[in-house]
Amino acid sequence: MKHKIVMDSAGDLHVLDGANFSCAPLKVMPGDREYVDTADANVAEMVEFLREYKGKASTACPSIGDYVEAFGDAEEVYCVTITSNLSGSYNAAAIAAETWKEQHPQGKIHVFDSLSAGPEMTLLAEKIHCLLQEGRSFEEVVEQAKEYLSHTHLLFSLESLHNLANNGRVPGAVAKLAGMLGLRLIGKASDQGTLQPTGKARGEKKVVPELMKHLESMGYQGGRIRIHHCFNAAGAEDLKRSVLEKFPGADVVLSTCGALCSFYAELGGMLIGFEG
Ligand code: X90
Repeated sequence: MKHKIVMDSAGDLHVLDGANFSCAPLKVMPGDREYVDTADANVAEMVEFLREYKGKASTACPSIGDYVEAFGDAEEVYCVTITSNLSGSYNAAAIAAETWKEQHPQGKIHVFDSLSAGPEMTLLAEKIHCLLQEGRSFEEVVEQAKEYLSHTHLLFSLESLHNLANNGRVPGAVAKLAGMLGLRLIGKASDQGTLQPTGKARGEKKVVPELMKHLESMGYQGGRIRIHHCFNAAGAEDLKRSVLEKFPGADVVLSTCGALCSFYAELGGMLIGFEG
């Protein structure tokens, strides 16, 4: 086994067609329940449970051991994590990479801090796979994937910031917006990999036009775009339609959030990763 791509479950991907791919799951823990973010996690049941649940809920990133195991015995490993500014996942993967190198002195490994989440991570994993299929060397893949990441972005629409705020993942001023009923917060991943509010949409109908405005101001011109949603297929389809109206050649793929992204993006949330 020559190459392996490993990504944590914040990338919402369990299989990458044609690639030797492994997902390192994060966990969502409301009270004494535990949802491990694997392909068979019951995300619908979790979201339903969280609607009524008023107690404490936390999340946990993969352990160093989880990562070492996921890296396995490949000759070259490419690992993609959620932003190091909101999770310990990158840190765990970076330490695991050191351990793995001691066990595999001939092996090559690189851990990418996506400074993002969800669909922007997916785009990066797809790019790495594409570069590998082109027969690029380890060094070329790392360099070109980094370059690619500097031109992709993450935009999102959130109906609630409750879980982000309660887990200290957003600054106090942003957390205050969490209680604003009927308001969707539109935001982006900042260059530092933090959540940066950029606008608001009052009511369902305003969301897609607001997202379109942001997409274009962030440089989207009809390239690859991945829309991940938390039980909001209608919103995602609407956005897809608008994107295709404006950019008929766009490569748009819709997908659903896994457990981790569903917990933080919450019901109705949409995450959009795209090429700028
Ligand atoms: O280590 C852990 O316990 C995981 C913590 C993850 C916290 C953030 C998850 C964000 C998921 C929600 C909206 C997008 C914000 C992206 C900002 C970079 C998606």
